[in-house]
Amino acid sequence: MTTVKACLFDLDGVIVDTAVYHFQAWRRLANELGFDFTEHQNEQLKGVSRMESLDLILQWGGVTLTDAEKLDWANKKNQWYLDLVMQMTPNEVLPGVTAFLILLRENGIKIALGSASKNSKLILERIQMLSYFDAIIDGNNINKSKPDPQVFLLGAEATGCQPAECVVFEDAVAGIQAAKAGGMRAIGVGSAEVLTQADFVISTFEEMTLGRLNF
Ligand code: B16
Ligand code: MG
Repeated sequence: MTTVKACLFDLDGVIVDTAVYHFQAWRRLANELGFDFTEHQNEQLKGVSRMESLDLILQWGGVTLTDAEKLDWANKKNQWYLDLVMQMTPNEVLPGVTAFLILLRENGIKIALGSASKNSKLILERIQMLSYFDAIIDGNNINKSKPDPQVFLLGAEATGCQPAECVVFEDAVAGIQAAKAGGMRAIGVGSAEVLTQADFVISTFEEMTLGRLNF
């Protein structure tokens, strides 16, 4: 087994739980358009890009908009979302994440972000995690969504590592599929019943050790 030289992290659901803020902002959009959707439906939006999320939500509400109107609503949603993001604090970093990133740094393992979000740098700044990352690949750098491996292949390249030397941490099924499609190992963060294609699944980073990385 090739030694791991880089760890690639998804953002929402792995480093921090911004899904609750996305839900609030998308729900406001739906309500203003005259319908509602559930937290259960919101699960389907995890890891999905902004415009693809909007298309799904409009489909749920049976609402048709022009491309210009869609862009306008997506911008409104993003502003509402950012209002919530601006109130985030470092206390919101998920359990065990900071200690694990420090451990990786101490052992010379590269750290990269691989997120669909166009707001990732702002979020990392708010939670004071920006300095841990050697590379950030996010919604601003990609034109193909997970399960396409693009975001992680660019992450591997940015750290100067081969895909086989990388481990991806992901909370979304499409993210695990993206890692696998890119020839990388994939550790799920969340439920083993959902993330069935992951090599293994952790509930939180408190379960991670260096030994578990080189499996
Ligand atoms: P933005 P991830 C994803 O983040 C979120 O899970 C998803 O709900 C969101 O729509 C997407 O980012 C785009 O975010 O509107 O900020 O560009 O899980 O890929 O880190
Ligand atoms: Mg995610």
